[in-house]
Amino acid sequence: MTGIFKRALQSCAAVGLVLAATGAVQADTWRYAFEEAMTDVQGVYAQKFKAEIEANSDHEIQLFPYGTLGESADIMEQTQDGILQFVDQSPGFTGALIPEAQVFFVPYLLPTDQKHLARFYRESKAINDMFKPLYAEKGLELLNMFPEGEVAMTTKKPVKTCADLNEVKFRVMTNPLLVESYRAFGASPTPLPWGEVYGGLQTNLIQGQENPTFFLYSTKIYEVTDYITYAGHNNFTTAVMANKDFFDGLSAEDKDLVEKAAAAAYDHTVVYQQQAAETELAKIMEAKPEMKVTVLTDDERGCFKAAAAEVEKTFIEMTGDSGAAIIAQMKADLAATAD
Ligand code: 6CS
Repeated sequence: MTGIFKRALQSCAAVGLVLAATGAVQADTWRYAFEEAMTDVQGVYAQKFKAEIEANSDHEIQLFPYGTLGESADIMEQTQDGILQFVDQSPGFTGALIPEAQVFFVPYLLPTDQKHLARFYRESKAINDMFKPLYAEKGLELLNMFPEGEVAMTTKKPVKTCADLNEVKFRVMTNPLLVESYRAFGASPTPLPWGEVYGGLQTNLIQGQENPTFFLYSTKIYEVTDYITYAGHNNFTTAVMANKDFFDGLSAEDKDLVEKAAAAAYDHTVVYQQQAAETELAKIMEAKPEMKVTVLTDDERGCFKAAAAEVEKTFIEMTGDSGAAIIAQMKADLAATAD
C-alpha cells in the first residue's frame, strides 16, 4: 500500500477514535478487508455482514476484496494497526502469528461433511471460547470461524499415493505446520502468498497447490494444472475478526449489532457454500473438459492418513499444553456435533 493511502486511512481511524471517546452517537464508516473476490465465499460473508450492519444502523461498511489492499499478511497488519476495523484472514496465514491456529492443518481432524462442519464452528467451545483469548493477545476480536469447503490438490501429474508427490514443489499457505504436513505427505512444500500461485504454476516454479473447489474455478487455477485430487484430508477454515481496541470501544448497542451481523453472515454463508463445490466443479469441467478429477479410495488415502499422526505430534511439539488442550477440545466438539 502506498504511504499516502496508508496515512489517509490512519487519519480517518484517528478521527473515529476521537469521536468514539466523546461518546457522540454517529454514523461511522468501518473498513473490512478479506482475502478473496467479492463473489467468493469470504465475499459472500462480507456482503451479508455489510447488509446487516447497514440495515440495522446508520453505519456504513466499506469492503476491500483481495488485491485492493495487498496480500493476507498486509490486511492483517492494517487491522492490527487500526487502519481497518474488520478482516477475514484464514488460519493458513494466521498460524504464523498464533501457533495454535495451525490446528486446522492436522490432516483428517475435520470431517468433509459440510452440515456437520456448519454445526461444529457454530457450537465449538474450542473455537468460540478457547481461541478468543489467543486472538485477543494479538489485538484481535475473533467474531467467527467458518468453513469454505473440502480442499483438493491440483497438480500437473496424477496423484494416487504420497509417492506421486515426491519432488513435487507444492505451494502451501505460510504456516509451519502446513509445511510439515506436505513434507509428511512426501512433497517439497513451498510456502507462498496467494498472489504468486498462478504465475508459479505457469512457470513451473511450483507443480501443485491445494484449495477448495470454488476457488479453483474463480481464480482459474484449473488453467495451469491438469489433475484435481480429493483425499479428504482437510476443509478450508477461515476467520473474521475485528481490531480489538475498536471493538472494545464500541457501545453495547454497536457490539450487539456487530455480533448479530456476524451470526447472520455465518448462517447465510454456510448454506451458500454447501453447494459451491458441486456447482463450481461443473463449471471447471465445462471450461476444461480434459481436466482429470479423482476421489481417492480409502486404500489410496492410507499414506495420507498415516502422515496425519506425525503432523498431530508436531503440532503438540510446536504449541505445548495450550495446543494439546485445543485439539482435545476440538475432538470433543466434533463428536458432540456429529449426526
Ligand atoms: O490459498 C490461499 O492463499 C487462499 N485460499 C482461499 C480459499 N482463500 C484465501 C487464501 O488466500
